[in-house]
Amino acid sequence: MTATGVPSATSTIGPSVFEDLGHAFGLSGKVLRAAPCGNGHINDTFAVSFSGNGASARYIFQRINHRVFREPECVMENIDRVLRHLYEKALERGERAPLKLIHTRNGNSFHRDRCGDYWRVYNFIAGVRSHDIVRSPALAFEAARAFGAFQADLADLPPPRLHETIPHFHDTPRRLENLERAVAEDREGRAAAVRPEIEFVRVRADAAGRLLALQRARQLPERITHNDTKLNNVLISDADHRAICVIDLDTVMPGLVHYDFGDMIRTSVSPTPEDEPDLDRIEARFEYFEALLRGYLSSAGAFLTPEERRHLPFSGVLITLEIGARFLTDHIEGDVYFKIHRPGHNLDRARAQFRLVERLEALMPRMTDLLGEIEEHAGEDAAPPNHR
Ligand code: ADP
Ligand code: GN1
Ligand code: MG
Repeated sequence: MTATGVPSATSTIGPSVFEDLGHAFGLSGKVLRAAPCGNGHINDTFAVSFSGNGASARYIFQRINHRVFREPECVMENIDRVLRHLYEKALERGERAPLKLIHTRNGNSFHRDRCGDYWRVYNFIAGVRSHDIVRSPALAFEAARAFGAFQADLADLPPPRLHETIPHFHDTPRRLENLERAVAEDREGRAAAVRPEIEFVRVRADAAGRLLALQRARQLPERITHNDTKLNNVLISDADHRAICVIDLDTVMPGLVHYDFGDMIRTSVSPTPEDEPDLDRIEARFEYFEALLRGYLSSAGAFLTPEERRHLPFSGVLITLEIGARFLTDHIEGDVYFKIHRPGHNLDRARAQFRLVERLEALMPRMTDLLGEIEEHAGEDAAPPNHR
């Protein structure tokens, strides 16, 4: 179900639609199979196989949600620049960048169809999967290492500054204002039933502005960040469980490193899915935080300032609170932003985030102590042997 006004990823898209789209991207042949792919809340993703000249080739087709990304041209300009830069970086290391955009016959990075929808195509990376639940610290280490390497590679992207594809995306105080506006308007009459959740956010309003205040005071630098580092946005090799590449690049733009590290914490430390309805199952597992921290520092540690490192443990609380507030806002507004799959889905998601915030708050002293220990031993190998 989607409430965004953009058609959802359904089986109603027949092979001939992908054949027409494929033609625009210079892909000839018949479509053998086209299947919806992944659990994203915003765009529609399909794995599409084409046959031709006795061989078959697979691609990822994505329809960009242009209600959410108001300027898809800017999104694609960013992604094109970022992938070209990552390609150069890989080449310098004697490696091959795994992810490539397929351009249209006209050389564009996207195609606009007759309905006005925007499509892009990537090469299909085989032998990998994305994990919605992180089942081992080694996997958390590896994914965090990949996201850190992604930030490190983009640190020297030449100007101009990337477009802000969604302005104020991680402005948590503004997200809280949006929640207050939704509560005041209460168009669906849902606010009264979620008073405890609204209060949960209100009492944490001071924490919401902490990092932005430090950025304004020039104590935290702007970086190029991914901004949607759900652990399922890194592809992991089936063969050796190494991270192969970071995907879902629509929100790559200027930001604080904490937005990325915080979302890694949010999506890895609990053994439960993001929408877990049984709140008693939600945990903040310290060993997963440790693996994330060590993995992230192994690739990003060299460019982070001491002040940036100092706030890494808090980033999980911040981003989990922020996303929880966004889910709650969407529930109150009538599920107009995130795709939902059942009534009350956004409320379940919000409640799960808030329980995780509590668990992370309780873990703050241990997380901070660990960071202190690692800082003391800086310069020694960042990864314990069992994480290699
Ligand atoms: P969404 O915005 O819907 O989350 P993603 O870009 O994360 O979109 O892609 C959704 C899913 O599609 C991923 O979780 C992954 O399983 C699969 N996927 C995306 N890109 C590729 C690719 N280039 N090769 C193989 N699988 C991919
Ligand atoms: C959305 O598209 P997807 O599912 O990777 C959202 C993120 C949220 C996430 C919560 C553009 O990401 O900000 O953290 O859902 N993306 C956008 O699961 O709003
Ligand atoms: Mg994704």
